Amino acid sequence: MSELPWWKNAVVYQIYPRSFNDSDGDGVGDIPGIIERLDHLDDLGIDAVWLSPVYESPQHDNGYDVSDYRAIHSGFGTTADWERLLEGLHDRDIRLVMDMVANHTSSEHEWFRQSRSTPEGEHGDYYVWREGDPEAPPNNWESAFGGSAWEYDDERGAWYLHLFDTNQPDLNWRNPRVREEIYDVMNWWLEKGVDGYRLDVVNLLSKAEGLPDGDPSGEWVGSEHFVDGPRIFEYLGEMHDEVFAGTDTVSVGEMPQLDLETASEYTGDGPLDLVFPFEHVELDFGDRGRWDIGEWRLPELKSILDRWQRGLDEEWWTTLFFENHDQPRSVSRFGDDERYRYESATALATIILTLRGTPFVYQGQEIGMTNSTFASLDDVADVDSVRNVRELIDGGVVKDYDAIRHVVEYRSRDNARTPVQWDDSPNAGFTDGDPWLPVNDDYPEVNVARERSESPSVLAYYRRLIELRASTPPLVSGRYNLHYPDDEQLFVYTRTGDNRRVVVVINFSADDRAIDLGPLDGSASLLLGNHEDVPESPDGAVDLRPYEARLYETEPRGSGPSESP
Ligand code: TEU
Repeated sequence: MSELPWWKNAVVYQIYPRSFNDSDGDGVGDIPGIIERLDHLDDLGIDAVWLSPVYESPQHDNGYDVSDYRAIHSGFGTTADWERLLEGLHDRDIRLVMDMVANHTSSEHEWFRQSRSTPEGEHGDYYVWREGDPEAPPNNWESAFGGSAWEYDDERGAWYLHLFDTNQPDLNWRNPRVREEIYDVMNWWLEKGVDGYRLDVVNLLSKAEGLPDGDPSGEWVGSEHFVDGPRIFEYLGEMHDEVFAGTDTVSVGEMPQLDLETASEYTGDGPLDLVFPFEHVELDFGDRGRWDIGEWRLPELKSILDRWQRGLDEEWWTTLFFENHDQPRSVSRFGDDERYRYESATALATIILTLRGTPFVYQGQEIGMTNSTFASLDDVADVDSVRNVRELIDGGVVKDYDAIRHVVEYRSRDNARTPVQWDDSPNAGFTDGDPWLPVNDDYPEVNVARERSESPSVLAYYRRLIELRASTPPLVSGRYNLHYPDDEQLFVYTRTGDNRRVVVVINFSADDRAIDLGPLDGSASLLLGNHEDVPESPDGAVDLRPYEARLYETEPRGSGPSESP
């Protein structure tokens, strides 16, 4: 495995600092709080941390609105704290991947202040400005958070583009000085020792010439003119050459609306190492898209994952994730967070950690944290949920909050952002103060301390799976083959390489299910399972309990897919 770059062998853990651990009782997580919990990461066995933005920010979008790329947000700590964090991680052989928000800044960034006050000055052209009628925005593009993507600025007497919140003006990537500023910032942190970047919405940097109107019936109006835009490969190629080339770092592009073919152009011989696609976490969208709940079925999930697994060639590499700070909790969404919380959380863990690609585990996922409750819109903190839900109510699409509460509780990004539950003390051990977002009510049952002492536990299973992956080369680099693609309950695949073969068998349903593993007879041995009392060697027909997952090692046979593993 040594010839693989480190990030192909790595399991990455995402920290959303606001919600991880609060050291000073102000109710907001911080960097010293992360340092207090480093042993938790070490025990889990992860190889790298992706840290959501910790730069200076007014926090309208919890740090994805950066007002100073070279300073640490005062509420999160100091540069010295950050240096201690980096050292603490590196001492434990854990790499640090920072988050770079290059599409937009905060409207409180000095560049934007200058840009709006002095159009003819050196920052005048740093953002996407258009003059014109203050009553009529320059085009029909929409913000991802609802409403027009344009805001009229009285000070400059012009419109500025914001694909996200009004406080997040888009940078003008056509301006070479803007690009240089961003590369300088990225190199500045690399020199301090960071091991790579997760690049926020990085396929949105290039906007179409002339900013034409978008198809008004589109899901995100205008997106055909700014997703994978005309100069995107030029910009990312330049970023690669200026920042990443010749370093032992990783670049992971977050890319809304990405399809497989375009993904293969961004990675491999392309400018980036990895991308985050979203197709598999959009299969439960309803008629109203994200703000609606659609039915999803296992064959569809398998088919999306299968397509991305096979990619376009042997060298293809992707990311594996069910959760991040923008997604609801996977056990509530794809599993059963009541009757089968342990079983379904570990079945999901099995998928993420045994497919081909680099797994990303989001904070709290390793203990099976669940979605929360939000009784009124006042309890919702997330700017994306608040704006979109307000727009639906104001537009008469839904009557009131109660009519859409079930969707918010299913989908809102706040579900991922409730504080990490460390123990059963008040506020789950997250803070001695008042948490910025209420702790999930289930913390007395779902918390790290309990997961550490109980058996079986989601945490113990994650730890064992991560260890198994690290010591089983076919689980990292082996070929992948799906079996039973149309089965409504079974998720079965093989990973073959290094003269070894692992069969992953998951009953992804709340019912018992028998499967004939006849051909494995005698030659198979159990590597790991999420249930106890499992025979070491399968004996023909195998009875799987709800959400039961097993990994067997067998003699490798022919490589072609067949119906029976
Ligand atoms: O998210 C990009 C993005 O596409 C999201 O806005 C997405 O539409 C939404 O979260 C629903 O899944 C990135 C960051 O991950 C997110 O936290 C930021 O709010 C956003 O960019 C703006 O920086």
